[in-house]
Amino acid sequence: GRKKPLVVITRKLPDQVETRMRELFDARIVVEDRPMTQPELVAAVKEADVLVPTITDRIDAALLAQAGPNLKLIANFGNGVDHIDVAAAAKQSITVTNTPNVLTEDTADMTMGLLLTVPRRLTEGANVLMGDGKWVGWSPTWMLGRRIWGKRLGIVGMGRIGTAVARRAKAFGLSIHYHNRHRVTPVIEDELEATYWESLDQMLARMDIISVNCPSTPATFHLLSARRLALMQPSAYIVNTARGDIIDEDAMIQMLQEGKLAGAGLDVFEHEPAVNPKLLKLVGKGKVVLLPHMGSATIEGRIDMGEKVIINIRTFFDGHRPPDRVLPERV
Ligand code: 8YV
Repeated sequence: GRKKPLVVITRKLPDQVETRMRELFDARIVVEDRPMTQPELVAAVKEADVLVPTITDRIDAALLAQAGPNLKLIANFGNGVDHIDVAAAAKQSITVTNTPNVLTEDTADMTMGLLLTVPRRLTEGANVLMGDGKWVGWSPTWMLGRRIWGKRLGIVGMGRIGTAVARRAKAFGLSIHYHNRHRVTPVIEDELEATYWESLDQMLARMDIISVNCPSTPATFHLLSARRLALMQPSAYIVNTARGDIIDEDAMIQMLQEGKLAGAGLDVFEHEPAVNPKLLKLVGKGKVVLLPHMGSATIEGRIDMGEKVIINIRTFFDGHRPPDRVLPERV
């Protein structure tokens, strides 16, 4: 038969995904569970037919300039492609694919988890009782959080994940508001009883909870800027399971410190894996709940993502357009 494509996979994947990749491809899979070093990445793009990177690899124009003649496909293991210079890849006729849909519901679940955890003080309560052993008994005025139902949720980015968050939040009794480049279809708007805000500024000023669910692109960098954050009510909360750099993190931290925002639930950070120490200090003050980028971290989700990567690679080498191609003009 045909020669199997040389597929370099930059991170350890679940065993069953690795096994399937080895059956189908000439798969080079790392053994150690750590991000690739720059020299390892350079070696990978020089020899591979296909690179399977993750969010921990920076696939920029400088790296792509060193790519060998065989590199034809970057099949990202993940949905967001902000770590890949898709335009530079296109210029070199390298196709980029991602893994949409399969992590939508898991990420929406994690968003709801943070949305409930911060106002209802779940981690604080759990830590006081289990960690510090400080529970002396029930009191009518102790560990009071803020009610969720009846509040206004403003979703920034009403794509697949934003819509999945809206469905859940509606069932929890929140009213749904959203800002997006385009208005969603009337059918979805009716289903969610959602209010569209063309002006992000106006929406921010009126919401009790803001959930960030848009991709990180040059257009969304610091979309929640210091000026915009200042429009929010001091009783409002922010939840972010998208990308850290969509929010001006320094400005948000300052507002949390000064009591100009009630709290934040964050799964992503502007300079991750580094987390601003000022943010860590706010954990102790009950202002923030921080998670280490776990939004899509389910075993089922990771297997589905692996399956998507495999389908994209196989379709590409069968000579067809892979289902999850990322077009440079859409990034
Ligand atoms: C992954 C994600 O953790 O898919 C995304 O955009 O943020 C997460 O699902 C990571 O990106 C995998 O590369």
